[in-house]
Amino acid sequence: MTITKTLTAALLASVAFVGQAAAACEITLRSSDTHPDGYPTVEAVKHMGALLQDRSDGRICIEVFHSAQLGEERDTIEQTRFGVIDLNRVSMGPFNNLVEQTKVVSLPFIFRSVDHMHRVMDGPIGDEILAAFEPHDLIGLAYFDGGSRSFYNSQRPIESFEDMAGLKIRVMQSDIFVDMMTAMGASATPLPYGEVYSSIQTGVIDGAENNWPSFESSGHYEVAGYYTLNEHLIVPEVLVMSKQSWDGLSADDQALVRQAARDSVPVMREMWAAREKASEDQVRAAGVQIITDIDKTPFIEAMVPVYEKHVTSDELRDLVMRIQATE
Ligand code: GTR
Repeated sequence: MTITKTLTAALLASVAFVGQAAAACEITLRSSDTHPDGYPTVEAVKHMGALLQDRSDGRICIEVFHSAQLGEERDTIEQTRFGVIDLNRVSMGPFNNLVEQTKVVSLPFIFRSVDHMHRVMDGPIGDEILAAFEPHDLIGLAYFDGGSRSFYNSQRPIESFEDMAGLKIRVMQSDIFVDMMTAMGASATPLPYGEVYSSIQTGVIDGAENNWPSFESSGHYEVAGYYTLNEHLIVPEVLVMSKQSWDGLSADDQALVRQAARDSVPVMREMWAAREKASEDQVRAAGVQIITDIDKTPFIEAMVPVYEKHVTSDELRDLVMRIQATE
């Protein structure tokens, strides 16, 4: 009886608490992510929400809709531009055809390493690219990590550049990646992320390319047993806000949002490093064949026409040169 009473009291108290917490949020920002709960990008935006709620005395909250609940990346970008979604964590890739400057950081082999990418994106070049979102009704808030991306497929180990020939590989929906695959001798299939698993399983495509955490969390490793660490792309990820939602905030609240986003970055990087390791362990334990010994030179050399086709203005050429010159 006592136990029941205590439990009932605790239950009532927690319901009251939840009610209070919800009522206290004057502004709830809806945030989209294609990844599942627990993934570093999802957790980073939740962390940002906790900071924001705390610093605004409970007035501003974030609700993260993970697992593509609000749609696939390209559609959610449009919804964010129209103010239907407030915040969106997306790879730079799907922005390429909209925000020209994002093309530069999506070029294959543009970054020498993840550390190089951090040094570029944490500096003035990163700030310039964040600012380039605004004319497209988006506010660039912060960059997250996406590691480096490599090829996986269901057919055979890719051990050399020549092994790419004839493979049907899914790419993110951006012309750069289509041209990249063609220049590598494979056949590119641009598809939304959520369609990749079944497309490999049914043989519509042979494989795709991604980092360890995405390869693992999407389950793609269950249907694509060969992973070649050629690391052709290091594409930063970005957290953007709808300009409509942004304009609805006071200048003080805008500053709170921007700062909370920035403060989530080091936390994200720590979670990313841990998840990369855990995902690699899981994929290896599942018996996926990992090919590490691959000559990257022919892949790099094949990208010359891709750069020529996509780096078309003085602004983009200047960005490429400054990225390459960054130590
Ligand atoms: C992941 C990235 C996602 C999405 C996905 C894809 O690495 O975090 O935002 O772009 O790749 O390949 O579509």
